[in-house]
Amino acid sequence: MFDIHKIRKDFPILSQKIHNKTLVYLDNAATTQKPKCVIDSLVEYYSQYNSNIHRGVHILSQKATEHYERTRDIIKNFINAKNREEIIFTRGTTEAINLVANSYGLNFIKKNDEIIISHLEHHANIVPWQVVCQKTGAKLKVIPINQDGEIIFEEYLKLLNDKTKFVALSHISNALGTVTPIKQFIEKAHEKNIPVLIDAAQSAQHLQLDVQDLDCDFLAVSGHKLYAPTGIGFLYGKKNLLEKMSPYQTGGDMILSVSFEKTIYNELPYKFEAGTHNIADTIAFGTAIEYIENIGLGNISKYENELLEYGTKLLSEINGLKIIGTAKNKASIISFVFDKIHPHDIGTFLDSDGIAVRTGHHCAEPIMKFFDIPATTRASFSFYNTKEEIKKLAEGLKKIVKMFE
Ligand code: C6P
Repeated sequence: MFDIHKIRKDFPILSQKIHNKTLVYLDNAATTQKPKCVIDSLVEYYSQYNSNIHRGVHILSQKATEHYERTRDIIKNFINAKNREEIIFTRGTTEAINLVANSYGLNFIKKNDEIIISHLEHHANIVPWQVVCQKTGAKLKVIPINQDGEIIFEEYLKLLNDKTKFVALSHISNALGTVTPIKQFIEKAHEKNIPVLIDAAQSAQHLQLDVQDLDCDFLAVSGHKLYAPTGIGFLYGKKNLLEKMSPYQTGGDMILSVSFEKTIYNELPYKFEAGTHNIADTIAFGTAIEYIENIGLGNISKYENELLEYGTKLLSEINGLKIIGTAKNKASIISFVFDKIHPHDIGTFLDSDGIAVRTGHHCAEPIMKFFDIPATTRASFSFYNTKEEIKKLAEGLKKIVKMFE
């Protein structure tokens, strides 16, 4: 499908030794590693054309502006948005959701209205809506999940009613890997003219997203999970909605004119990009997407599914290991628990073997509560991982099981 050995060479960090063992990085749902071209793009910006954007007439500023705006076009094409003005740069998914909660939620949601989320959400798609409810008197409604960790569609239909004014759902659960068939959820909300936000923090790196086909109203993405630097992400929003929303933050760059009496806001997308933005990381974000597109998300999904299948089989064979999250459609994330070994111990012992996984509640405490567990160990795979690495994970786990016996 693609040359994995060649791909691994693109990621300098992967050849590193941890505790004298070659790093096995299986914490990709937390953040992905960066290819050399992305790192080079940062170095190039700072060493050749570091400058503020949208402001200077000098050549450096023009070049920085050009590259910054180029990323907007790359993202527009990446998610098949209709207009480049629909792409707003944010620090990541969290800021993108907060932007919508503040600029849409606080302006258009009123007392006794209802906001629907699901039991599968990351805290970033729970807390902002709780705050909207506290401030407006609206009510938060939560779609239940089943024992496989799937959102129950029929329960969603029961919750949708004339009071529903917003739906916010994650596409892929970071804690379990469940892929939710969001298109059918969006269709049902739209039958009642309810806008839908999709938290795509865990999906943009695994699946080809097409916002026109999905017809979502908002989509939130983090660059750092998409092979780009931290501190950069974006919000996609339909132009007609973004136009009627007020700015999230105010200050420089988001204005057309200011006097002490009155300020006229800038047009989209700048209305939502107050202050000097994260220029270097935005430019490197564009490089990361080009890198991904070069490999092809179709190839990436196919290969990652193979890793998921292989990993699920190997881990299921381990004595006492229970996989949490057994949805029919999953992304390359495996969360698991042992009856008698705490996830933090698992994580620490695996680290001594050079294997990086995440342990904890994964900022999804309601999911842990549903399964009546405090935490899980989570292994999450990227296209640069190999079956040999997953085998090392399984062997490491068997060693730990033996030790605890
Ligand atoms: N999940 C994880 O290890 P930020 O922090 O803004 O880039 O992304 C927040 C976020 C929102 N939604 C989902 C579904 C996510 O998975 C995350 C981040 C990381 O699972 C860190 S907790």
